[in-house]
Amino acid sequence: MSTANEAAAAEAKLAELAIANPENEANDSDGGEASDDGDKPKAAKSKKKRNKKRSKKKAGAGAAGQTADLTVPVSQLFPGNSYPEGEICEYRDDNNYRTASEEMRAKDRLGEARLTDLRRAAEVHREVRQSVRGRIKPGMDLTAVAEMIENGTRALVEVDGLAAGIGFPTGLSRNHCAAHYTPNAGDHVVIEADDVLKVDFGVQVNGSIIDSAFTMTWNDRYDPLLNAVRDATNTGIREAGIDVRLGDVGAAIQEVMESYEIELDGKTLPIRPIRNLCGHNIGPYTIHSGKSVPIVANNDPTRMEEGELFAIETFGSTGNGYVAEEGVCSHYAVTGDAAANARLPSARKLLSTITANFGTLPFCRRYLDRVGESRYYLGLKTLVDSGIVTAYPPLCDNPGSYTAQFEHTLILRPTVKEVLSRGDDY
Ligand code: HZT
Ligand code: MN
Ligand code: MN
Repeated sequence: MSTANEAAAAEAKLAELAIANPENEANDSDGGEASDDGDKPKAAKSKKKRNKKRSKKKAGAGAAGQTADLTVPVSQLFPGNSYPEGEICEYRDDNNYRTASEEMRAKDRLGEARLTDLRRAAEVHREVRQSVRGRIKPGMDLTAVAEMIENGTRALVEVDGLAAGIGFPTGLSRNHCAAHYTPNAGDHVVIEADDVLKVDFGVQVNGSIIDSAFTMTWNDRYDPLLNAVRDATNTGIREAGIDVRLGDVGAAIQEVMESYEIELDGKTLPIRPIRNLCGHNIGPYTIHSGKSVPIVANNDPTRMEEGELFAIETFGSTGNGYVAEEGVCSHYAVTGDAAANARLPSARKLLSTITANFGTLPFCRRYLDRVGESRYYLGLKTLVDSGIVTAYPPLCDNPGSYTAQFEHTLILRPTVKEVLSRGDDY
C-alpha cells in the first residue's frame, strides 16, 4: 500500500471513530465550535440566553449506525418516520401562550407531514456534515469534496427523482468568496492550508428544503472570525419569531457581529457583516421565496409569520463587508415561466431536461453533465437572457479578505420555533 493510501485509510478510520463517538472532538479543526464564548468581548458576553430549551432526544446525538463513508439511509436508522426534532424554542412575550394553547397544538398537528420531511432532510444534513468535516483536508480538489457531500446526501436521503435528493448545489466558497462557488467540469482548484472554506449544502424531501452551512479552517488564527459569525447566526435564530420585524433581526445580528475583531499578520481588523447578503424564506421546491432576513439594521417593518420556514444565515468579513459577482457562474435555477419557452431548439431541449431533473430547484453545470447534457452553454445563456432561468454567480468581497458563514433552517410552528438543522456541531 502506498503512503497516500495508508494516510487515506488512517483518515477513514479516524472518521469512523468520530462517528461512533459523537463526543469525539479530535477532528474539530476549527476548535471552539461547541464552546460558544471563546473570544467574546465583555459587552456581548453579558447578554443572557433566552428560550433555549432542548427536546429530550437531542438532534445530532442520533447518528449511531452511520458509516464513515455515508452508506446507511436515515430511514433505516430512524424507523417509523420518527426523526429527531430540531432545537425547540418557546416563543417570547406575547406569543409565549402558544406552547400550551390547545388551538395552536391542533394547528401544529396539521403540519406533521411537512415536519417529518424537514426532520428527515435535517438528519441527512447532520450526518453528511459530521462525516465530511473529518474528511475535507487541504490538498483535496473541490470536485472531490462536492462529490463526497452530494453522493452522501443521495445515499442517506434515498434519492428519488424530485421526491427526495439534493436541495441545491454544494457551495464551496473560499476566502474572499462568500457564496455560490461550486466547481464546474475542468476546475481543479485545491483547498489550501490557510483557506477559509464555506460549506453550504441542501437536502430536500418532497420539496421541503433544509439549507444549512458552516465554515472550515485548518489554522486557528481565524477562530475569532468564525466565533463572530457563529454567534451572529445564533443571535438571528434567537431573535426570530412570529410577529418579529425583519429589520430588528438584522440589527441584533449586526450588533453581535461587530462586537468582535481579529488580528491577522499583526493587524487588528474589524469583522463586518456582509451587508448585501441575507437569510430568506424557503418555499416548496423554492430556495428563496418572499422575505429576506437582513444581517444589518434596516427599517423594514415586514414581520415573520406563523408557519414560515426560514434560512437564517450570516456572513462576516475582514474586508469591505460587501460582495459583488465575480468569476465563472455555476449555479442556476428556473425562476421564470418554464412554459413561455424560448424558440431556440437547443434551449428548448435543455429546458425540458432541467424541468424534468430539477424542477425549480437550483442546479449547477456539473448536474447537467451527469444527466448527460453536453455543449449546453449557449442554450443555458439563452434561457438566462430570456428570464426563464436565473444565474447565481459567485459572490465575493474584496480580494485578500476572508469571509465566514453559518446557516440554519428553522420553522415558526404554531406552538414553538424549531431550529431543524441544529446539531451538536453548530
Ligand atoms: C440561491 C441559489 C442557490 C439563495 C442564499 C443562499 C446558499 O443569496 C434572497 C436571499 C442556493 C441558494 C440561493 F443555488 N441564496 N443560501 N444558501 N445561498 S441568495 C438569496 O440567492 S435570495 C438570499
Ligand atoms: Mn445555504
Ligand atoms: Mn440560504
